[in-house]
Amino acid sequence: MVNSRRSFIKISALGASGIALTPLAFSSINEGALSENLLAEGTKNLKRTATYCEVCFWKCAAWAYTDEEGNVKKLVGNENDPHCNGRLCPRGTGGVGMYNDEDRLKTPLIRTTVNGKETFREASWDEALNLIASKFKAIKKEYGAESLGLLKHGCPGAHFTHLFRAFGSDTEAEPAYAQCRGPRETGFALTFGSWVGSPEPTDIRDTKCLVLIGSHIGENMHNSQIQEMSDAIDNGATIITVDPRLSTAASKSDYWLPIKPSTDIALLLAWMHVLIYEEIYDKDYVERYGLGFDELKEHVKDFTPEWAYGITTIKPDQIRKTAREMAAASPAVIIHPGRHVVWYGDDTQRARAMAILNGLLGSWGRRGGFYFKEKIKIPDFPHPPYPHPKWGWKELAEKYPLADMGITTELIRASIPQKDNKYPVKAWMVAGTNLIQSIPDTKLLKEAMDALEFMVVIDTMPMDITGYADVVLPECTYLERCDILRSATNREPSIALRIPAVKPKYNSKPGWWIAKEIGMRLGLEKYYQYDDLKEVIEWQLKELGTSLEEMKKIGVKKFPRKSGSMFIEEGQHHEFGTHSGKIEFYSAELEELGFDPMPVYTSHDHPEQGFYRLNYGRSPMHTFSRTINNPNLNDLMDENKLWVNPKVARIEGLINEQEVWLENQDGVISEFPIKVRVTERIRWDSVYMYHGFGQHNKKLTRAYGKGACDTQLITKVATDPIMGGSAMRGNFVKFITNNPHKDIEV
Ligand SMILES: Nc1nc2c(c(=O)[nH]1)N[C@H]1C(S)=C(S)[C@@H](COP(=O)(O)OP(=O)(O)OC[C@H]3O[C@@H](n4cnc5c(=O)[nH]c(N)nc54)[C@H](O)[C@@H]3O)O[C@H]1N2
Ligand SMILES: Nc1nc2c(c(=O)[nH]1)N[C@H]1C(S)=C(S)[C@@H](COP(=O)(O)OP(=O)(O)OC[C@H]3O[C@@H](n4cnc5c(=O)[nH]c(N)nc54)[C@H](O)[C@@H]3O)O[C@H]1N2
Ligand code: SF4
Ligand SMILES: [Mo]
Repeated sequence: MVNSRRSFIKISALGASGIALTPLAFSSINEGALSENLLAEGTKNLKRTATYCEVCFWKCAAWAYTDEEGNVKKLVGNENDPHCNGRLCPRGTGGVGMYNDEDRLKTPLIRTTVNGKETFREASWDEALNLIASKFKAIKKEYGAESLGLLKHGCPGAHFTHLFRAFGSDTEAEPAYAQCRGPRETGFALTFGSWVGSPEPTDIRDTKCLVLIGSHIGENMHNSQIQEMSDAIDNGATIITVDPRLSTAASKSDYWLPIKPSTDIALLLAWMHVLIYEEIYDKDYVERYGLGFDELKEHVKDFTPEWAYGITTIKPDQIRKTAREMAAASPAVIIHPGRHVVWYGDDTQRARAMAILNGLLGSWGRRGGFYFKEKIKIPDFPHPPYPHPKWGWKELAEKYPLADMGITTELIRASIPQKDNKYPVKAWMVAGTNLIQSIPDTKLLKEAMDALEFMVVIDTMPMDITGYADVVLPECTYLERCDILRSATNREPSIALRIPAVKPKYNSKPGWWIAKEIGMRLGLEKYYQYDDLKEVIEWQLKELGTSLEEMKKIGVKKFPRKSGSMFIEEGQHHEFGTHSGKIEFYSAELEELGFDPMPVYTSHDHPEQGFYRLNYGRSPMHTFSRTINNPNLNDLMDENKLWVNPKVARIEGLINEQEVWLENQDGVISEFPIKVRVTERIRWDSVYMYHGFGQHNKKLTRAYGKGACDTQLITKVATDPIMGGSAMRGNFVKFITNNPHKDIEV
């Protein structure tokens, strides 16, 4: 089925055959424990099943309580889980809404044309899977398996990665790298020889000073991280937040530095200057483990707080005071690496600056700073070795020498036919990622999808991305399925089990089953020597010295550390994972590749008269676009608002709750209006909105058209030259007060 125009299909065109939540509050997770205790009363006749949450990627282990009729009555955090300590966040508690959502994808769909109009028709699993297998075979025959690209996020990813590898492709990428945390991984790896990874190995519970740079823990609801931050605040830790917006974290801080957007590197350099020239850095640590300190000292000589003031608008005495606070807490201090760090294009260098500061403060490998993380390797269920693809994600990312994972935007570019394309991508499988909302530069994305010969989307919901598929496959939700064992890096290794708490609703199927069924049709039986994923898990658990029986009872199992102490002992020799074995203040590796060996401040564009910088971030009640239609969570927040400074509101004549449309610097106008929220919490040069809203598919009955979509307005993207990240914060918008779409039929 070659589509000359892959127009978006609103799935609605088809004929298709009570949880108590705590309010938005920093302490809501802690309060959650209380309500769970009260609810525990009612669990006597309920069955409990081990799972881990799929509402976000912290993957908290939980118990799903079900009644005899198979209704999910509630979800409770697993007490023994280091990711949640027995307490789910409000989103996790509302995860049951994913299962109950009546808008879910219900059966496989195949694109078809009726009376010249593209639409979907319902199909059996057999028909849909056979079609996919025949398309995959044909593409492999004509172009090679490498031409099949996998775009993924979350748990389904693992099953489809195995399928792709077995078939001969590692052409893969996920927005959780190049649109998320890529730069910090490269920046910290260059400095300390180790990725930050998820969960971040920050010893927040024992810190004396936590510095958050545009990392808004509190709205960014990563569970145990917030719990630890609450504890740190109770224990009197100093919190320093650098954010142009008074975030929830900023409101809990001792110091809020409302920085001029895009100038953070100047502040970081000035902090280095103060630490070094006031001689308050950790001298012994730097001497013992550091490399290139003298070069760094010379480099930051002129980067005084007075110099930074002119750039950042942060007063020199604030810069000095906060640097001294960090030094006083050293080494129990954390300059948090952040997570969504693709901002202005020099993001790896900003991450390097943050890593270097941690190095000067002696916090890597120290109590109250960063611990040495450990995880347990889950043994591979026996299968033949994977074939070696001729090219894959690495070749697609070859322009970016320090990319550690596939780059979505490169995979997307390679899908647009052009002369001399060495690595042509012809078909996509999209599993658990809503690219329409997560990839900036929608035009490029649509051009690529338009050119594809075939596209499959595996999702639980009729999200925007499904409308572009040739085949849509309904995966059942995490509560209805078995998945791979969760193994994550932590203070001590642990594993968590997910087995079905309830039967799949409608005609939906687990990801592992879908992958296996496609695999069997592709002749990959040898990679699927089992009938049920449970057999694989049983085998793995036995290898790990436990059993399915035991795991069903406990849900989470911890293992003793094997890699030694979590922290460097006083005066101990320690080899870092960098080329030199030292903490690299000066990076010869970057220099050899033609990049600045030490971070440099460069100026970025600022909004012109009448325009404001488009700032965006997490809603505490939602995860990206994936939860907006969730009945439980939509109840808590059903639209986003546009934060506007009172001064701006006055100049522009805007009032609270007024609906506006936004037009960006490239003339793109938001499809849906957004209501104004006048607040001092945002600087006068920016506006702010929560990400994930403004969805386009009418089949999402609660989410459709509610609020504005930030992604649509992010058409200008700066690419990080070191690792290929898509920087999204250089877009500017102006207000439109009269409906610009009035005369257009939607
Ligand atoms: N404009 C803008 N873009 C961004 C960001 C931003 O803040 N603004 N943030 C960036 C960041 S930090 C990240 S990590 C990425 C995230 O980007 P995505 O991974 O694309 O994020 P989600 O919106 O969670 O999309 C997940 C998709 O998976 C589906 N899904 C949920 N559960 C399941 C399941 O169990 N099985 C299957 N098969 N599908 C499921 C959902 O319905 C949804 O369609 O986006 C990045 N892009
Ligand atoms: N509730 C909830 N929690 C989540 C998620 C979710 O979807 N929902 N997603 C998770 C994921 S995958 C990620 S990556 C993280 C992301 O969480 P964070 O890494 O905390 O990132 P953002 O949500 O993008 O928030 C960015 C903050 O940066 C500020 N900012 C904007 N421009 C600048 C600037 O120039 N300088 C400085 N210093 N600050 C600036 C914004 O005002 C905002 O407060 O959240 C995770 N946690
Ligand atoms: S932080 Fe919340 S949404 Fe994320 S996995 Fe944990 S409980 Fe689920
Ligand atoms: Mo992310």
